[in-house]
Amino acid sequence: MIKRSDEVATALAEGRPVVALESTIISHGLPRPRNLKVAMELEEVVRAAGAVPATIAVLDGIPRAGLDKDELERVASESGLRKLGFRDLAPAAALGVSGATTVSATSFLAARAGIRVFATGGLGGVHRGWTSVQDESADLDTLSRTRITVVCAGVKSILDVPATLQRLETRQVAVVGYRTSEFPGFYLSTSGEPVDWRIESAAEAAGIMRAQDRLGGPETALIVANPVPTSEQLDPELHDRVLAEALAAADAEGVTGQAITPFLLDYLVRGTGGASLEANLAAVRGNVALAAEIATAWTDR
Ligand code: PSU
Ligand code: MN
Repeated sequence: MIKRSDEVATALAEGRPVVALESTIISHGLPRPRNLKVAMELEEVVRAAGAVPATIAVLDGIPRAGLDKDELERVASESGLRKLGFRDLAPAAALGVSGATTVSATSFLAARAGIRVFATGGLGGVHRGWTSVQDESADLDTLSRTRITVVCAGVKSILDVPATLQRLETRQVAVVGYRTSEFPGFYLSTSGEPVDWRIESAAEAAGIMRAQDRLGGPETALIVANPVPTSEQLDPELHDRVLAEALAAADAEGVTGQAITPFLLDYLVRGTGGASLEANLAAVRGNVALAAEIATAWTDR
């Protein structure tokens, strides 16, 4: 059901490190044409660290792990490409539809393909205003029942971060800070929220993954929260100001559901003169590099 590229299948069979990469960030999270360059660059970061990249997407109804250049190009530029969460996978497969996969769909497909480590930008979570409009990303549900390690720069700062952390606690998803005791703030190095566990190395992350497997119990994820370096973060004051504008604009325009995340991210890019894009990319690059290290520590057994 999942088509792995030859390179990914061989690496997994030989026990070599593989890193899953998400495609919604490429199709819906980043402006064109820069997004294709970024997609290729992220794969290069994985390779430079000695691991094999497996970008995940659904093309003509077929879920794929590991895309060639033409396939990556389709994800970056095909118009009308859908955004697929886990629940959209069966309809897309049955109806032969193409789409980019979110964290929930990517985590599921990666785990099914035998890939344990996955890198992205920021997770989805509980949206602000959830007391009146119920919007909680399906990312959280999938992570509560999928054995995957997700390296991210926290959750997107457009969300209600404390509420999201609370939900992760309720759903039993382990969260560790990589060289930090504070939960990162996606575009910002910190969200100001504490994180209960701190690790200093990729080897420690791999150790936690092994302990998860030995302990058994529900097949939950491990979130490794890796902050963007302070030198590359978005100016916090600019961030707060433009985010407030973005939230007000989404409200005024009645944007909801799947469209809200891309809308806010795009508003931030324009409202910060591209600075949020640079911070986003710095965060993703760092996450991809760390994921490759963790995948390597995981296979060094
Ligand atoms: N992080 C980014 N850019 C993105 C996303 C995350 O830096 O585009 C995407 C991910 O695919 C994530 C999704 O799973 O946004 C969450 O969307 P929603 O809130 O609709 O579940
Ligand atoms: Mn949503």
